[in-house]
Amino acid sequence: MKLIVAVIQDKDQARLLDALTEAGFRATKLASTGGFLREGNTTLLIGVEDDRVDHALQIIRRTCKAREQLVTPLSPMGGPADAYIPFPVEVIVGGATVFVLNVERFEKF
Ligand code: 2BA
Repeated sequence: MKLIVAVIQDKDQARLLDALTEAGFRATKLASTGGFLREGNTTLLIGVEDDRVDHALQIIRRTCKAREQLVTPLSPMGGPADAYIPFPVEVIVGGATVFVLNVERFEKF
């Protein structure tokens, strides 16, 4: 068994959960925050049998879109704040950031 940990954008979570449920996967949704943007995103925990991992990844790939986002970086640590002129930069936020972990043991009581 594997545990898929997928960090996705909030905008994609409803579509992804619908598609996963429809295909017979089970998932847990966690509210998370990206370390860089400090904005809300969604982390899904999806426990799957080994032979279904690729199918789950296919659904994630199909459902989650990369988007451009404008970010104004925080002032640099230790630098003179008055000399810092913040200007927005564009970053491309996933798709999905996906980790596939081996599950040593799975129990359900
Ligand atoms: P954030 O950390 O808020 O990052 C959002 C986007 O900002 C990233 O998109 C990337 O395009 C950019 N970014 C992140 N760190 C950067 C840096 N040090 N310098 C320049 N640009 C940077 P994604 O790569 O698609 O990541 C989306 C979200 O997935 C991340 O949100 C974070 O919550 C999670 N994530 C990405 N890589 C991860 C990792 N190795 N471990 C844990 N979580 C990760």
